[in-house]
Amino acid sequence: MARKTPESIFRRCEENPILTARNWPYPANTVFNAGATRVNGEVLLLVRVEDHRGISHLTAARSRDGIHDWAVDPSPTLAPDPIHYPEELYGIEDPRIVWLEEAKEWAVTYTAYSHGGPLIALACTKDFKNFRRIGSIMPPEDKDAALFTRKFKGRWAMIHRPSTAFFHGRVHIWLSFSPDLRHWGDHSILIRSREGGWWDANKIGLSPPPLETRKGWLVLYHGVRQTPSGSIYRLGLALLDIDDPRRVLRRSDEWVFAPTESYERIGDVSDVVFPCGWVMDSPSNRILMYYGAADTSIGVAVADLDEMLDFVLNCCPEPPPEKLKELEVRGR
Ligand code: BMA
Repeated sequence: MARKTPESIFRRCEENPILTARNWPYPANTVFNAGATRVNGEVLLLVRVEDHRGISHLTAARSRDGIHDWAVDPSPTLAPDPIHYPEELYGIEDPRIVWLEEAKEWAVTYTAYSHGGPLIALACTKDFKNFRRIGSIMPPEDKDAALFTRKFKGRWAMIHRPSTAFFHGRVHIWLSFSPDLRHWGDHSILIRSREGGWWDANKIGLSPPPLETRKGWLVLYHGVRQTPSGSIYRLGLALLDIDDPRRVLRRSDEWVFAPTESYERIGDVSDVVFPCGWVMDSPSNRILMYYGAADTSIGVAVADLDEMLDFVLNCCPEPPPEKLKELEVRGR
């Protein structure tokens, strides 16, 4: 198979942006950064909706083909509940959805914007109507979290992105484990942000949940390049070992998706592509990747899974965990 150039792996849908605030059944400033899954043969997006106070909630939109004819819930599907969950004071944002086969329900990790900053919260649902909140599971500042669909040696695993202002402004992607989805530990760095001029220097984070494939867990992550005129959010790929997700097998040097279209380059926050969900279309072996465009609307881009795997398998191997440990000890 002819190898793809990195930026031709994802093809934008001609109908983009597929959802904007104009499609909403009630007043909204922007709709973006949606989690995605399949429910009863439909694609369900759990969309971040920012209201005219600047506070976000989540609303479900459903479509048969994942591109057209979206049926949007008439009111917020999951609204912040700061009375019972004070961490949701300033809204809830950027959901990632994962089907937990063992628990027979979906787990939704999202950013709760608390008085102390953004943190990771978790809610479970069997129908996207009723949600059982587990509440905050990681303290501030933490964002960009998603569970793996299954346990590893009896423990759940979660990718997330804690931030601290003290570490030279650099933040990395972390991995943690839990026996019960509520208590998390065994934290370690999974993917490091690079340094200097790289597209993914200093600040990276998970985008959609890791996708189980025959070659390993496929990870799409964002890198944030700071420039004198603002940040540019771009996307890269990595591959984790299927049995031990602490092992990063591959990582792309070049980005595979970047803001180029006017609806990605101009909006409330310009030059942002920010996917929180992707779904497989099994008959065609294609992935539909849903992304927030410029924090204003939602776009979809399509990729062939084999082409993605072929690309990522030809990327450089990441240093093994022992080597990373050594770099850490040497302060690199
Ligand atoms: C990140 C998150 C996203 C947002 C992005 C660009 O830190 O807060 O919700 O899309 O910034 O503004």
